[in-house]
Amino acid sequence: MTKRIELPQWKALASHSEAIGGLHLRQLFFADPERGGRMVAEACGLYLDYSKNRITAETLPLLVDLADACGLQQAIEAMFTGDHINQTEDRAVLHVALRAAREAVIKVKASDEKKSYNAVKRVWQVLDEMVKFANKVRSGKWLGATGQRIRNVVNVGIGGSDLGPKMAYEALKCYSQRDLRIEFVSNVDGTHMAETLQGMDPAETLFIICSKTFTTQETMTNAETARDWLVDVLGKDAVPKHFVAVSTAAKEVEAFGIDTANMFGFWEWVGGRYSMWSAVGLATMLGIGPENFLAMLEGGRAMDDHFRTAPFAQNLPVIMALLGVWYNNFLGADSHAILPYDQYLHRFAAHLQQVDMESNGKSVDKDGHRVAWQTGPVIWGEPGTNGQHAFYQLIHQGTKLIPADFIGFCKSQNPLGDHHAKLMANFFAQTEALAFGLPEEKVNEVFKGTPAELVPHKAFEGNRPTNTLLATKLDPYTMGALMALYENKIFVQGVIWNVFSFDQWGVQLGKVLASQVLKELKAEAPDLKHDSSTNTLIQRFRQMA
Ligand code: G6Q
Repeated sequence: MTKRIELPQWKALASHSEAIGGLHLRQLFFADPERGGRMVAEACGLYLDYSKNRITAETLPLLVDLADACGLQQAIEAMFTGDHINQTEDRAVLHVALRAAREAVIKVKASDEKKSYNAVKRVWQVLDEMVKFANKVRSGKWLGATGQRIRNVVNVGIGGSDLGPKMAYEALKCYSQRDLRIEFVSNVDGTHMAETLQGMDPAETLFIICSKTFTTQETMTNAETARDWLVDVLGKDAVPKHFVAVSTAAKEVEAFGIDTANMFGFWEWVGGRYSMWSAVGLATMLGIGPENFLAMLEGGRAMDDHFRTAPFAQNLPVIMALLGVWYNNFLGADSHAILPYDQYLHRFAAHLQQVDMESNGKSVDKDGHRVAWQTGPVIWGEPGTNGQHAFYQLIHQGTKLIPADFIGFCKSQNPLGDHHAKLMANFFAQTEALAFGLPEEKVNEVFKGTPAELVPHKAFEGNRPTNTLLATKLDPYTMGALMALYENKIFVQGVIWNVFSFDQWGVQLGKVLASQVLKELKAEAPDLKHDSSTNTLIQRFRQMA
């Protein structure tokens, strides 16, 4: 396979970056004053303005040429039709089936089944079970072992079995039934479980043990601690009324003592970090209610339809992915900031960090060769306006190029006084300032009376690129569309970088090493055979613990 950097389309972009890389956004807007109304795209209620990027009218077409040369359209079709595109694990990648319409048909051939089957049918069987269960718990029909109503739900899971459902629950919290408390425990640090259970009554608490494999050390340790906490007060027989499972591993679930009738399944073709739409979202559904959960799926589905059918130059995930490639591979950026101006999205960047970095943080291409180009960027971010009083300094005046996505909403879910106008004033002002800066000759117009020697410190270079995503309101449909937009963006970038986006071998080594060290921490007199640093640290820990 031709190496990406040898493609004529890649080379064309490299020369284009040399030709226009030195242009400032001030010059680009001066030469093309209407670009702010033209470099936009819209789908599923999301309005994308990408005019404040370091691009000319030629850049996107050149990027689209690259996408074509990399076979993007065929790759999209391969995913949507159940091809085993996760080749290192020989699996289909069908999180899109999780949000497909009930009547859709997507055939999949899974390794654990003899025949291919319709993935969507199975998805809806589980969704229907989840809805029934959620309604029972929310209405108070599902009672704990002592006949008390469930007031607390604790999701026990980690990574993909925690970040997505927690992010979605937090994002849509204003739709939740406030008398049902939803918590997420992930860390094997006992503090997480201990603090979460503070003041909770076991008789009113339901645990969802959420683990695809049901073998993950952190989750199983937390699950056992939760079971001990409950059994101590209510006895062993109470377990079935207070524990349900979300897993693909029925045997392991049964061995833990959970009735498999209360197990919500998913499938090998759902990657952990793409699973918030499946039964992994049970805690989210319990919080926000089935109707809102299904509306979130609908938003995801609408974005998938857009992604699959819209021409690349008007396709939101494709545009955002290609602009990311532009900065990452041609303008030397190595990180990308996600800056939502909505407090409900306070876990959005954390979730995207996993989805993006675990998917495209690879350095070997699909042929097993070391890549000669940059792959996934560092993803980070926090909600505005908080970030403005913290790390924005570096984005504005630091030496690094940091493309950023600003995400904002026209209507607040909590319209208090003029809070929302103030929030959004900051939102618009920031992208303007980042793009156009404050040249030295204008410093005194803004910061009156600035002495000459301080002018360089108070000037802003500008030319910091941003995308702006604007939607009416952060409702479940919009939330689904927004998340699917980013999932599909990540897919596109994986295709361009020619990496396998749906495996995660990078997390395996740590698991193996940790189990060896655990034995050494517990042993009477371990024979430590690590390097001198690790040996000394372990010895010190053993002396001090
Ligand atoms: C996600 C990863 C990883 C996984 C966790 C939890 O894509 O595979 O984050 O979700 O390790 O795994 P289990 O759900 O199997 O416990």
